[in-house]
Amino acid sequence: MATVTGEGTALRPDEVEAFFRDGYILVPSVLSAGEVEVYSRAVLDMMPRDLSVPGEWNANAGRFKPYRRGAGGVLDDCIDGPDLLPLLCNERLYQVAAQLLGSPCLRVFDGSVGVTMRNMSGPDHALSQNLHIDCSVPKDVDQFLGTPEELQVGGCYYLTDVEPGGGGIHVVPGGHRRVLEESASRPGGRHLYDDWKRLPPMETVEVTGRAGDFAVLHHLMPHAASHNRLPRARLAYFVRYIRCDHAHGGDPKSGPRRYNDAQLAVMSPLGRKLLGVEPW
Ligand SMILES: O=C(O)CCC(=O)C(=O)O
Ligand SMILES: [Fe+2]
Repeated sequence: MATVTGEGTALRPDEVEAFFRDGYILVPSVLSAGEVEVYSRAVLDMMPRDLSVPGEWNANAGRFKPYRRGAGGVLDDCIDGPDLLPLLCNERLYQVAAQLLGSPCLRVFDGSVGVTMRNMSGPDHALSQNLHIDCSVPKDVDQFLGTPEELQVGGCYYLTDVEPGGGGIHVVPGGHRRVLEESASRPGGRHLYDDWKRLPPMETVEVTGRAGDFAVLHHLMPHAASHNRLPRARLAYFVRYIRCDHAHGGDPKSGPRRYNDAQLAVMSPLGRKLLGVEPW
């Protein structure tokens, strides 16, 4: 797996090549140790002290998706608080995304949290989700275009060290190319495997990393969460980028939203553009 080196710089040509060849790269140290401390605490503070899990939370195989309010909505985790919002406005991650997407004019979205606690059930290396893709291509589109305007790049910050077996996201090296090829070989290829939400088993690798790293995935990359076999909970925060001139008119989740004063106060000028508060 290629890792990205060079503090404060975007990717080298070979790193960009690795992303398009393998479908993913790990960008190390996007966050400082101090930032990791602040954001990991903010995530832990979302977990109820009495460990009662709200009904609207996603809770599967030791993996929890906490929401402060509502269920399933983008940015729900920070609707009434600004704690995690700066993670959507990170300058370095934006530079990486802009280089991969080939445009400086981007939208950012997602902003959800994943907490994976130790879970010893199932066979070794068990995935805790179906292999799937999370693409910004509407379901009424019958074929992927495979163009930069259709691309979405995104993935997760690790807010804890993720060692082997520690609940790292699993990916299929080169799998994004296999998805595109198989889809293109059949009419209505975008709809295969339940719109690519239930892929057949494929050989995967676990993306391990350190707290503060970001795993960037191509949007056609088959991936899945995995069981965490280790004592330390895996804390992750998900971020995705698309171009403003997105081939399908954007992702419904990337549209401009209303933000409260506390949220607006923590948005950098870059963040205001990425989040659609101000035009590019
Ligand atoms: O938590 C993970 O490692 C991956 C989660 C994921 O892919 C999803 O929820 O769509
Ligand atoms: Fe996913």
